[in-house]
Parts: sequence; structure tokens; C-alpha cells
Amino acid sequence: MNQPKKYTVTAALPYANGPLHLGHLAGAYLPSDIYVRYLRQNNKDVAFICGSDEHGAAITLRAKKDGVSPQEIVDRYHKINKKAFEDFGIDFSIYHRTSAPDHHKMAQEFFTFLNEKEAFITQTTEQYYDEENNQFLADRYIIGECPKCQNPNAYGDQCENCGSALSPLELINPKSTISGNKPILKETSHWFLPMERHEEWLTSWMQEGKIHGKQLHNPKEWKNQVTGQVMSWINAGLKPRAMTRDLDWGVKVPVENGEGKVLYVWLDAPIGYISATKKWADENGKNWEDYWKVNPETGEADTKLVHFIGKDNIVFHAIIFPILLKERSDFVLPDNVPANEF
Ligand code: B3M
Ligand code: ZN
Repeated sequence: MNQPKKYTVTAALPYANGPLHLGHLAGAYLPSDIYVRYLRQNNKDVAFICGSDEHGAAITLRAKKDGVSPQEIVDRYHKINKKAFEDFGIDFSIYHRTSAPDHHKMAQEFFTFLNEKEAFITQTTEQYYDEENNQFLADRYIIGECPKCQNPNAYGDQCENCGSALSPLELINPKSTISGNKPILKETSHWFLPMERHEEWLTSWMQEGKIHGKQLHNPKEWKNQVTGQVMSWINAGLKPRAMTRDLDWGVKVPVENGEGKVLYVWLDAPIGYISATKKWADENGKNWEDYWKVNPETGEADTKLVHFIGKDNIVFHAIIFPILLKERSDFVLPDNVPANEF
């Protein structure tokens, strides 16, 4: 594999629902900053990308708790966290935010493109519903016992104890985190990413660094914890995963029948890396596509994409987002996903 002309280095977008802690810095931000400083000292062309992740249940639950709007929560913590990174000397090219209109536009264009090429399937399913608050419960709106490790406080989308990706219906003794009540089941329709369609290329990509025989990265450079966790999910059988939610805070679903629904935060947040790169590139006379797309003449990746994350985020950065990037067909895939303990 030839030396890349550019480097696109991303650091996990911290939720803007509270201050950073030293674990965040040690886990993703210091390692990424050290790597970028090394690249810059060697005169490499680097886009070092981060920003606030401003959608999802963590934000709206904090807003409910504080009796303010989600926008007031994210405005407060985007400012605090951006200054904390500056004070600590983490030298991002840009620290953007996913409540920004340009991000909503990029995420909606991404969703519409994938929807038009039928990368999603729509399904009507029964979902847990909090009658007291008239709200469907997904992700962190619902907790229950993890079916894999018996953690009593697993979330509707993930167990942070064993790292399993979950769906709310798998939780044992589920409860609403808003009212504490036992939820009822109610029908709703969503757009699902049929992840099972991608098991074959994901396996070859993860184990050999190859897709359709083309060498993309060196799998020996990946942490065993990352490849091991991805292969355990693939071997357990990937399932369709809902990519939209019945919520009002987030990126509105931009297609027919999307009223009252937003993009799942883990669909929109990684696209935040791309919208942040575009804002930075536009402000610096560069072309963002050079940092995210394959070279249209050669079909080769002229950039190396590296995602620095906490270990809870492996499934999103090494399975879900790569599927979305590959479905776009002209985007590069991550060359590495260094995951650390947060
Ligand atoms: N905000 C999870 C976290 O803060 C999530 C990362 C998004 S990176 C696209 O750990
Ligand atoms: Zn678990």
C-alpha cells in the first residue's frame, strides 16, 4: 500500500451533556493528538476532526432533568468542552457541532442518498412506549437486564458492561428511564440498516484488510480487542438495526413518512466527522472530498482515515459507519480504529 498524501484523523465526538473527564482525554484525545503532532512534524497534510455530539437520549434526558431545552444543554457543554480541549492543548483542525445546520444538511443528504439506493429496509415493529410521557423508548430511554451478561442497567441499544449491541426488546424487565414505569408495546415504522447483508465483506475486511481481493489496510496494525469484538458480533450474526427514532430532537428524517422521526444518533454523529471536515476545508481553501473520498481518477484512497475512540464505540466505528461509507461507494474506509478504555 502506497504512502497516503493526506491523513484524516477523527476523535470521538463527546456528548454535549456534561463536562469531559480525564478518562476521555487519556482514552481518545491525547492519543489522537500525539499521533497528529507526529504527522504534522513530518510535514503531513492532516485533518484532525472533532466536535460535540449534540443529539441522542443522553442530551434530552439531561435537559428534562435540568428543566431546560436540549439546545440550552448542548450550547452550555459545547462551549465548556471546546474550551477544555483548547486549554489542554488538543490541537484539532476544527471542533464543530452536530446541532449546526450544515451538519443537518450533510446528514440528510447522506440518508437520502442511501435511501434512494435502497441501502435501508423499512419495517413496522412493536416498540416499547412510555404511556405517561407519550414517548417511544429506544437507546438510553429504556434500561433493563442485559440478556448476555445480566447487567441490570443495560441500555436499549447497547450494554456498556459487556459491549453487546442490543435492541430494546432483548432487555429483561425493561423500564422507562423517564418515568420508571414498565413500558407497553406499540407499533411504529422505521428505516433499518440490514447489516446481515454485509457480513461477507466485513469479515474479509476485518481479517485480511481486503475487500474483493483489494488490500486496503494491514489488519496486523489493528488492536486484537477491536478485531476480536467485531468478529464476535459477525459470528453471532448481524441483524437489521433501526437507523431512525420517534423523537423530536435530532436530524429530521428528510424523506416521505419521516414526520415526527429523526436519524438515530449513531447514524448522524459519525457523519459529523464529514460535515466538520467540510466546514474546515471550505474555510481553508481545501476540498473536503480529498479527505473522505477515493481519488476519482485512480479509485485509490489518497488519504488514511483513522478513528480514535473509546472501546464502547467499536461497533459504531468498525461495523455500522464502515457499512454506511461503503454503501456510498466512493468514500474511503477506516485504515485503523484504535479503541482505548475511556
Ligand atoms: N458521543 C459516544 C461517546 O461520547 C459518542 C461518540 C460519537 S463519535 C461519532 O462516548
Ligand atoms: Zn451485557
